[in-house]
Amino acid sequence: MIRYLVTGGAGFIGSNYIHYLFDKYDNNVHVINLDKLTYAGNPDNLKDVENRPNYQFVKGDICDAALVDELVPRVDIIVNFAAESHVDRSIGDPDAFIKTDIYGAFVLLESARKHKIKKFIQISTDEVYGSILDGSFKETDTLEPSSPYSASKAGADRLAFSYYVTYKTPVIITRCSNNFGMFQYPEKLISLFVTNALENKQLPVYGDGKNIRDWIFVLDHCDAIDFLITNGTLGQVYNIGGGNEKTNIDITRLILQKLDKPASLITWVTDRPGHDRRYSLDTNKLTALGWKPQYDFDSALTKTINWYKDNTLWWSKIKTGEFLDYYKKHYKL
Ligand code: NAD
Ligand code: TDX
Repeated sequence: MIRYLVTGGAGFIGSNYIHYLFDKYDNNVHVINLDKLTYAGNPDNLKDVENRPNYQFVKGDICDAALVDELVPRVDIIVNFAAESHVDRSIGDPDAFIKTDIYGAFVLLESARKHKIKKFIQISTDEVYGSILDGSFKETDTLEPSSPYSASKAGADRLAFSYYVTYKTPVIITRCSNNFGMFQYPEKLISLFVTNALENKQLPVYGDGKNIRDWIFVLDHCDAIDFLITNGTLGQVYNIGGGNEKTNIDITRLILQKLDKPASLITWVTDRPGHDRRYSLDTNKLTALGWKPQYDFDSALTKTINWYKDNTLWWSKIKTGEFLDYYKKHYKL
């Protein structure tokens, strides 16, 4: 029985990862989910697992060393998803990014060191490299993060590495490209545009719409993390990518086409300050170990769109602002 501490498990990728673990390992895993329930944390994401005997939800902050020290001795593996994750919010208000993404990671690493954790997975991001116009980033390339979000993630990424080098804390660092799928807070490109289109609202495309991201279906990301827990080498960094580089405007048009909505919903808006032009990952280090994504982009996008169509209540509660009141009352928080 492997015991996991999943931080940020009520968010988009973390909740998909918890579903992934129960789908794959059923009762052979135990999961503690430590989540602060910021605006992005949503207990609705885990309704179907909340009564499992091998699942425990703890509402709390990864910056709370006393709480973290209580939980860490009860687990074998920490998977740290907890973060402020939205670039636009980091431009407006970086404070929480520095606290959670850097200091929170430090608190977890300290506890992992003290309690001799068996494995610590730091979920980093492709954004730590910055933008690349030609070619693709390898794990050994220089980090040139360009937003307060990516800079804070780079800080945690390198701090995790330093714990491996200095204290032999058994760290693995993953740098994944842009995720899409179920339970993504409707502020990111795909989740926002799909839900706006369903409501016949405008889709705000930044700048000229030609920025490029590499997209991966969230369950492929979860699978790669699981694969690396078994097959990754301690102290190493692994890029995880979907191999689906697309411009934002191409994605926007595809979403409208799949939903049979008019191009007139596209609205061109002022560019994001410091907007990275292109992300691209060289994933040979991971694929050489025998892992590859299972989902092709087009069918995973259709699956994702269908999920948002079928789960209108999930996102309309968030978008109407009733969400906070709802979950405070519903979950007695
Ligand atoms: P998200 O914003 O949907 O979820 C973040 C979760 O962390 C939320 O549940 C939130 O309540 C929780 N959280 C925030 N601050 C916390 C704190 N101080 N203590 C405890 N919990 C806290 O984010 P996501 O998109 O699921 O991303 C998860 C992780 O994956 C992040 O570390 C992010 O940097 C990384 N990542 C995301 C992507 C992507 O495309 N979304 C790609 C690569 C890497
Ligand atoms: O309204 C929008 N209009 C628009 O044109 C939004 C929200 C985004 N965009 C553009 C900006 C980016 O070029 O779409 C692209 C994707 O934007 P986001 O969904 O905000 O993602 P990105 O900034 O690329 O960062 C994401 O991928 C890496 C996640 O939010 C990060 O958490 C992850 O580390």
